[in-house]
Amino acid sequence: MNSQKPNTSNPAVLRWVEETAHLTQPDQIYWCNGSEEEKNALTEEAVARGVLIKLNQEKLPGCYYHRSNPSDVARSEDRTFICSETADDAGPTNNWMAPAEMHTKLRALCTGAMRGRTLYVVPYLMGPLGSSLTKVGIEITDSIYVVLSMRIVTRMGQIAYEQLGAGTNFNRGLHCMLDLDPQKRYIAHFPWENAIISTSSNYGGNVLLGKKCLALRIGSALAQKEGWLAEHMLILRAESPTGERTYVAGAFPSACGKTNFAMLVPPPHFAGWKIRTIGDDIAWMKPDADGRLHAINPENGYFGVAPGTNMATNPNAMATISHDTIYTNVALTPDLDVWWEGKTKEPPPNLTDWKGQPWTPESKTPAAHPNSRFAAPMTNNPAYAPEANDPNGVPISAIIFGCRRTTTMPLVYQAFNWIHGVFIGATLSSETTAAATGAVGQVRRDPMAMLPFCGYNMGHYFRHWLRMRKKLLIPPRIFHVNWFRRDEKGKYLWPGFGENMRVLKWIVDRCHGHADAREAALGWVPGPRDFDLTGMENFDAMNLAKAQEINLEEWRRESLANDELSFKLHSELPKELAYQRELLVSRL
Ligand code: OXD
Ligand code: MN
Repeated sequence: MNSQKPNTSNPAVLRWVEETAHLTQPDQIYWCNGSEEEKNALTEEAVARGVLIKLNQEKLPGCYYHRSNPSDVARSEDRTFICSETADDAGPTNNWMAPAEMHTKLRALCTGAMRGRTLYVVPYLMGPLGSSLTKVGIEITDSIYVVLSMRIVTRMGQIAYEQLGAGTNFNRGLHCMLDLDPQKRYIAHFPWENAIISTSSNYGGNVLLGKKCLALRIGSALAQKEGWLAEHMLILRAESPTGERTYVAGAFPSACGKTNFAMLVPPPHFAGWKIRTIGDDIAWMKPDADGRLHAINPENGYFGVAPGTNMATNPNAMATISHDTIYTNVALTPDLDVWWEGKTKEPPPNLTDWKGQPWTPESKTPAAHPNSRFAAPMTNNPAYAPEANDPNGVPISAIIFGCRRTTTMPLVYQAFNWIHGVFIGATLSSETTAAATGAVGQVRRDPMAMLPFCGYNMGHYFRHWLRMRKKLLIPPRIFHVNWFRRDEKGKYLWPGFGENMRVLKWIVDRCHGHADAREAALGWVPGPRDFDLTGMENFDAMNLAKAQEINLEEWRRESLANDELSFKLHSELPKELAYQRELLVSRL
């Protein structure tokens, strides 16, 4: 076996790499340092091996393209396991397997799995250097695509050894690509060991182990033990024309517009308002000495959904992904530019689709996979907020729970208080999207947008949220939004995108006591004078009333649908949530 020299002297790291190499038997070991030279050399190698295609460098400087196996294009929730000591620790919303049983299974799959291949050691940080929230991870992988993507979406390289020092506290992540057979696919989490093993996939959400696996599943379990929150939330800064800054976190299920909201460009009527992005997918939040909840974004880049992104829906994302980006499963133009559904009104006449087949507008299948992605550094974003690098994080004034629902859910309402807000988050429901394998468009209960990501018993997670209130002098206000409601003819009741600034403005104003509200059955809602409609085309107070309608019949059905999850969790469901359910029903 060829082995490049290790670039750390940390004995725990050296031992773990040695043990893993002994198991997987690679031809060589490559110790990543995160440098520019390393990136260039690995990129060249990936292109030479056909893992990446070099895109048109005049149009897309520094951009590359990857096509994944058609059976491996989204997160595999049915193959994702929480291997805690007991099934009860994982809870009824997770797949569970006893740690010893999973280790035996995976040991067999990983034995000799890297023969003829290179084992890459990828040290990375989740969070800014020096933050008390930041965690060190080391991912061992045999995928050069993973190495190059981790370099974008995390703080990868020597910086991680700097934070780790001589410590032993790092997440051990092992990724073996195997042959991508879905039957051999496991995304296994061992919260008690701070370890992850992922096999037979090369799709980002399953294999960029810092993101969903460490920052959310293992992260949430650590957060419960250590007294903080690991959440599936964007973080943005809303800055008023007078310079008042308000930090807002928002939990939305996968592929429901977190990236768009985090990069929002206000419509002309809101001249002087600035929205800046701290994060687009994950927030780690901790009560600070000032009595407020402070948030960091553990990531360093965006792994976003390409379809639907265009100059109107998200110009900041378009600028972000115009250079130094890795695209996966989008379509290609003859001159090696990228395209996806919704990028332009008219599709180009000739494309190569995500499977590598010729495609024309007459083709019956989409040119880009609906879950095609980009991985781009967050500093590419014209709306990047430099506080994303602040080890102290930003103080959160508002938490938004958002969903994708065609019916029932109004545009916006505010919780009466923290406990009611936790109830609203705990009963979040949304239509499934292409971000996970399985049927799309089915309403499912997705508490706090964490159904696929909570690394322990969901009932305990709710209790953890409720207890957080006691650690906060100034708890964030909690809101619920739905940009996706439609009328009987299927037409959206709210234009969305930049116009979401109007909803955000009401939320920000509520946080500062600048906007009034009416008490409704669900919570506080804006009255007609509290919600700024100035400058909207074809949208008046009547349209707003329709988007805000609370249909009592639909809500009675909704409460029954929520009971399904409550029954599942019932032995661990905090009583506060049962009381909130009763209060809601009595208000309907
Ligand atoms: C993501 C997801 O990739 O939620 O962010 O699936
Ligand atoms: Mn996500």
